[in-house]
Amino acid sequence: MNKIYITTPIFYVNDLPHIGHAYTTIICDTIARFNRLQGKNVLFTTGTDEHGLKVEKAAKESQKDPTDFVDEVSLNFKNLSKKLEVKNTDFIRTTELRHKKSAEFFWKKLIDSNQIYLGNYKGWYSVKDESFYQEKELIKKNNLYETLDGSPVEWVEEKSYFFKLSQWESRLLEFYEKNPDFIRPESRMNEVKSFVKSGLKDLSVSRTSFNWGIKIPESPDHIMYVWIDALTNYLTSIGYPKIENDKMNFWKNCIHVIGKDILKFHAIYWPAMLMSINFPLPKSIFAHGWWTNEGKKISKSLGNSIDPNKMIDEFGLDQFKYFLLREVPLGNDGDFSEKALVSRVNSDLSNNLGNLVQRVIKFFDKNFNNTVTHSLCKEKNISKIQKKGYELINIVKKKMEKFEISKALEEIFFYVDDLNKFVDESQPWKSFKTNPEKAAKDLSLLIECFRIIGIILQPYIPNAAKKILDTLEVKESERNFINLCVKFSLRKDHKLNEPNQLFPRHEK
Ligand code: ME8
Repeated sequence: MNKIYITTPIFYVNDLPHIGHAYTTIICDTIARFNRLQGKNVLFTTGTDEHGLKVEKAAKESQKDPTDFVDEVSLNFKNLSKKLEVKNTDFIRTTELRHKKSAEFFWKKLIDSNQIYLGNYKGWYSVKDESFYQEKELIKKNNLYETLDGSPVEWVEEKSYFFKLSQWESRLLEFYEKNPDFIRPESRMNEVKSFVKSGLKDLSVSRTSFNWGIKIPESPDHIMYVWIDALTNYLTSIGYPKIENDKMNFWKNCIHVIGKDILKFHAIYWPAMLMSINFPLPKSIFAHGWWTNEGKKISKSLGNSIDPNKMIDEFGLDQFKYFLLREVPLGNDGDFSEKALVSRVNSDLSNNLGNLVQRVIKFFDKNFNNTVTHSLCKEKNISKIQKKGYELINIVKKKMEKFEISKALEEIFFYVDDLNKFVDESQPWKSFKTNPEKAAKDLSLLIECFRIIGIILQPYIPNAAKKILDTLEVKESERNFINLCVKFSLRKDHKLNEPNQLFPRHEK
């Protein structure tokens, strides 16, 4: 399918963005870029979740009117996207009129499908998670109940509308069986299945004890449960309720990338609601793992949040992104430390990649006037290392299809290792004195391999990749994956630009 739609969760505007928000956004941006380079049409949305008790409380604590408060905090998230240089096609805010209309329509559909009834909610609620909990999901500490993740819960008794979630157990399980890739990684699918098998209760979907949210059209004393409001954002962004055919094709190939904390909402509530209004389901949900800070959970109370803006200013955007994408297999938890970042960046980016490219091009510049001396475009005669370079994209594609971003990067850097080995063995600086023809050929070959590396690295470290491709004077129109073949190889007399330093070493 030529169309693909990628979404981040929309983030609560109760606090400043931190590394976790940056992480999900970077993953989505990388997947979006990767798909664009394959010639696909990509929609990529991110945004902010601005209603609910948690946000209302945060506004009160700041002594601000909620409307002003959400405008201010949402801007921090928008600015983070800018700082991360992500190429999102939409930034959605749930306080926008287009979203209000969409959420109201979605609600009406649930009513029309006879999925909603009025009742009384009596039970536990966590404002931190904006989630209802059954007692069996909680633990008791110092005589107080809390969630397994340590979120406090409060007892709530109020009039509420309910969604008939309990009716969807068997249809959800059937759907998961038929679509084993719907929830990834596999371990998360198993987790969801056992949650559903343990029994679903009807879901309270409106609140009456506060005001900050979308009012239920027919009962304005009820505020739509923030998760119904929030999940609908994925549809708002593609024009719901008036989705054009073209946009529907994006929807059918939609990937929700989320953190493992919000799996239940996306993998159980959302599909059940979509099924109940007879709306197609997204293609898949990928739940990634959790970052801790030097072994500790990142939390407001510990004050140990990691500011992505600061990390980017200190270490560089590509470096920060590379670390997050490479350090931890997608799906696993990761522990952030500046020491680990510096060591990863110095060894992979500065030493292995940066030094290699700079060393070779500098030498080439000095001795060959930065002009390719050999065309390496005869399919039959191309060397093993050049062939391996063209084949690399197929290996990387397979990893990316399975969301193995870290492994994809590992494969690319195995190839960088191969190039370093080639330099060590061929020693062009030495052979230049005894056999300049061979040195020139080896260097031309290396430069063609840098073209390959530059193109393949674009989704992950776009700025460094651009620097490589600019130095090699590769045409803008020839930087796609389709150009990773001998037909587009650099030819004799192609002139390069002056080399630029790619990655300074960090001494911290
Ligand atoms: O849950 N490690 O918003 P939220 C990795 N508004 N990822 C992390 C993280 C960490 N330590 N902390 C946060 C919400 N994240 C709802 C979503 S969607 C319809 C509504 C990331 O601001 C991760 O993607 O609490 C997680 O799922 C998300 O931020 C939660 O953001």
